[in-house]
Amino acid sequence: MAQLVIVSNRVAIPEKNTKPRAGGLEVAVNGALKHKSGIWFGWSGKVTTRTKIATQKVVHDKITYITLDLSKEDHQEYYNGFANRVLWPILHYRVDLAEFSRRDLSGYLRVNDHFARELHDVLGPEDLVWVHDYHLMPLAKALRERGHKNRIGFFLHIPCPPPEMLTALPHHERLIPSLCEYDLVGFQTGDDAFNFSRYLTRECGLHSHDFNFTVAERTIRVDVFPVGIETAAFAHLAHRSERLPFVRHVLESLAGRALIIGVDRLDYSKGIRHRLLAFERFLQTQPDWRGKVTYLQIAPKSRTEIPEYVDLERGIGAAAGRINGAYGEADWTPIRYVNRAYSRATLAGLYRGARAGLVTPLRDGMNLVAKEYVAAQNPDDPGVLVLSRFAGAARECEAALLVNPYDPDSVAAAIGQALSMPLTERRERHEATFRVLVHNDIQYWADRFLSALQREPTTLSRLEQMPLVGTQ
Ligand code: ADQ
Repeated sequence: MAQLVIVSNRVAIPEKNTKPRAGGLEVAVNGALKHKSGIWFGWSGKVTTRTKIATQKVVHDKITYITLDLSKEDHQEYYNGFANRVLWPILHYRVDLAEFSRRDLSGYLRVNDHFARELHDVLGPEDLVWVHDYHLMPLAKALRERGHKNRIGFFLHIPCPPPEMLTALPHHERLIPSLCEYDLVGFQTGDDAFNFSRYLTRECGLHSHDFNFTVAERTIRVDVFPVGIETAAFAHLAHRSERLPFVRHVLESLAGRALIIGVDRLDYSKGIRHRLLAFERFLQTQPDWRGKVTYLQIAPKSRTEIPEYVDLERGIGAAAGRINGAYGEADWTPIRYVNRAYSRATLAGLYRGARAGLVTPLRDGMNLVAKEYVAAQNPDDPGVLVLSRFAGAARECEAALLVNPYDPDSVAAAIGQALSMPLTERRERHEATFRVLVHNDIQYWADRFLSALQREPTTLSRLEQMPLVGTQ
């Protein structure tokens, strides 16, 4: 029988007593798989010194999780190296941070080949394969080389920059066109899809008819699937979580001050340092708020083996310390900065208690925190989302206060506006965004992608597609 096979770099096996991890892809795929059965294939998260690496299989709630460990070398070259020091920065428009080496590129191709080899034993001829994210761009090619004719889709969770920037990727001509081995290539926003299509036209000489590209005998469809969250379930969770002892304790510790919250993996794309400086500008320019507001920045460390992340962590810690030193009082710390991951329930409760959510990435594929913050609000007395125009989420959250994260004055002004916004306006803005997020939720995202993948391209037309709300 045909089955759904999801492939991603990491696999989140549901285990008791595991610490919460911060990562949008896992949150999204977990949500999408909730009412489905199938296989989830990928790296276990473990690095091994063994030379013979066997896959492990765990079955849980109709999902078979198949994982493999990575060797030290693979982990260094494929994951830390090419994926996170080359593709991640370039796709986030940070060519200046890319550290390319040929050895890392061959490690990346080798691990993709290894994934394909292991998948070869698992795949049935009719199975539908859904590959996730930048770690696995050449996977379809490696599968096709082994004779697989399955329908294979790819979804990029992070941005796709314009061809002028993609071509700065050394050996881009080996890598980016290999995406044409997929039947469907999905992006978070229209801009990302457009950038990729422009690359195919400019660099590969391909032309599209309504975003269908014909390569040899095959047709590749390029389309937009903005990732969602479990909106209704998250709203319920937030409502219940208000009563959690830890959440109550945090809110009581504010002693009546308004809470501003920021929640991000510690990553340079998230703009945390720029945000701290904008908060400082807010305290400078709107001194009446001094002593009346607390900014809680939750930022669990990620990719700690990569030098850029170590520098980033140092810089953010130093900025928070300096601002607290300059503006704090014996009885008031303006910024609470913590490097911890919290459970989803705790996060939901904290979002709900915050008068403003600061989500100001310099560049982000989507940003689920923005959507979670909106879903968590009390509709009768909602907080206000301050959102970067460079997050994919800005397309659906037009009623948020949209800002340019590079402009500290505009972010500072938006913080002031959020904190003093009248209740009617807060309700209107929240209602408009919540409605969109309930419609475009995670289930809708997965269903739209999978039904587009299942259909032959000739049967797809713009009119047939399920409508998306608020993304035009
Ligand atoms: P990420 O870059 O990981 O995701 P994001 O979309 O914000 O970013 O998702 C982070 C997830 O981790 C959220 O669900 C959040 O609640 C959770 N999280 C963050 N900090 C946490 C903490 N301290 N404790 C516990 N959980 C925490 C990538 C792309 C995004 C895209 C997603 C999904 O970079 O642009 O939105 O994939 O496609």
